[in-house]
Amino acid sequence: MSEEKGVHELYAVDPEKADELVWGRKSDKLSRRGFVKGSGLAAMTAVLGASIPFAKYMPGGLIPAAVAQSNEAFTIQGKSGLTILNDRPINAETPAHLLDDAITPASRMFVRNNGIPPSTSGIDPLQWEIHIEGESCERPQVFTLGEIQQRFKHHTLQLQLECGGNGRSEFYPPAKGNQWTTGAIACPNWTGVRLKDLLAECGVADSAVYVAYEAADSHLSGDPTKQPISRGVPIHKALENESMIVWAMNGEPLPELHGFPVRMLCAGWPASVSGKWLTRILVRDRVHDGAKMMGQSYRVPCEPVLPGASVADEDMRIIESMPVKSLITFPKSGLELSGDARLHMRGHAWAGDARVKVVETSIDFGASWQKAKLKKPANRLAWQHWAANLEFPQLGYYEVWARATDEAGRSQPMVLPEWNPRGYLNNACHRIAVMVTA
Ligand SMILES: Nc1nc2c(c(=O)[nH]1)N[C@H]1C(S)=C(S)[C@@H](COP(=O)(O)O)O[C@H]1N2
Ligand SMILES: [Mo]
Repeated sequence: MSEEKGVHELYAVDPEKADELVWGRKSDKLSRRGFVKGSGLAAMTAVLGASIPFAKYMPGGLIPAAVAQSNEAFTIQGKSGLTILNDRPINAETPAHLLDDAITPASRMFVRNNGIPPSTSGIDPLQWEIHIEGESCERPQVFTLGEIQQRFKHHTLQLQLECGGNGRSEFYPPAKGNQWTTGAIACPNWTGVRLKDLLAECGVADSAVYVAYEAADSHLSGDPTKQPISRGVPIHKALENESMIVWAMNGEPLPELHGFPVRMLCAGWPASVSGKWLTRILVRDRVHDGAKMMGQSYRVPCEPVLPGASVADEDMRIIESMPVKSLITFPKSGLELSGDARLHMRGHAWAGDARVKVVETSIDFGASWQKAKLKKPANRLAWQHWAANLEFPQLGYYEVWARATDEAGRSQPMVLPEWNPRGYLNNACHRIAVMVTA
């Protein structure tokens, strides 16, 4: 069911970017003609299965004919098996069965870009500047990432990041935006410093209400006065122990697509508050009014509305904690069990700012539920692993459903939660198909 974009489509839109993604090669800005070299050449050689004697004349932006003539699907460098929803900006999600790892590897982490990422390859990450300022910042300062790494205590935490629009594709009437199914969730390890340590150094005035980010990516229109996204969180969320600015993911520098060299991370909330390519932190004396904070973005109706209704901006509220949710990561949907009607299954569950209290599974469309084994999170705001052993009473087609409940007693809806204009917060039960045969 993967809808990967053909290599042609990508090149048609942005040949330079395509080159970078497909081959990891960079066009030479000075001569305005890129040539294949270095790691790009190595990648290309590996794919073609032969050396390229005249590589030094091979122009950037050219699809090697050997690849162009095959129906080879386009894949994003450093990723494997992701479903591409969009190529400009790049957006890709991870099929549920590829999220089986306890700690999400970079190769399996979804990508959500609202604009065009900055070109950061070859920069010195230690010299990257982060400005801390805003109406309620008492001592505005500029730090390099190197200074931040030297001066503040490092922390490593496993933290979940889920796009507010994850699950959007199931809403009806449909909502505009990336048609995420279940794969815009990840839970890697992150290393960085606490936002509260940084902010303490710069002085947070009593008037502080919100902490927001600005970033180095550019608006899709190319207009330099516009930002693709600049969001934030209330001061209480920014000052939590788990709110960080991070430069490493699973012990490696952040991948470019995930915000290299540094990003913000406020887990458990829509991932749009976790700004990539961080350049500025604003301590605001009001609710932040940056790009995608206002209007209908990342907002849901204050009161339930009929599907398809239009809702005035003033009747919408900003999404805060994400709702309770779970995923079946093993087995992959469509499994055929033959000769043995038993199944071991597993997955993860998470609940925004809250803890998951119980995960249950059902093989009878929710008529009855069995409790699964549930582990504690590695730390606050990390997803929790669950596992269950199921037995099917007779041959036939089954659906296995999983449902999590948080410590406040809130659980996942079986079919769909409340409809909302932009299709956020779909935490419906995940289900997989299992066929039991003789
Ligand atoms: N600078 C910047 N930060 C950003 C975005 C962006 O487009 N630009 N997208 C946001 C959204 S909507 C999501 S869901 C997450 C996705 O993070 P990822 O691409 O590392 O998975 O980044 C957030 N941070
Ligand atoms: Mo998002």
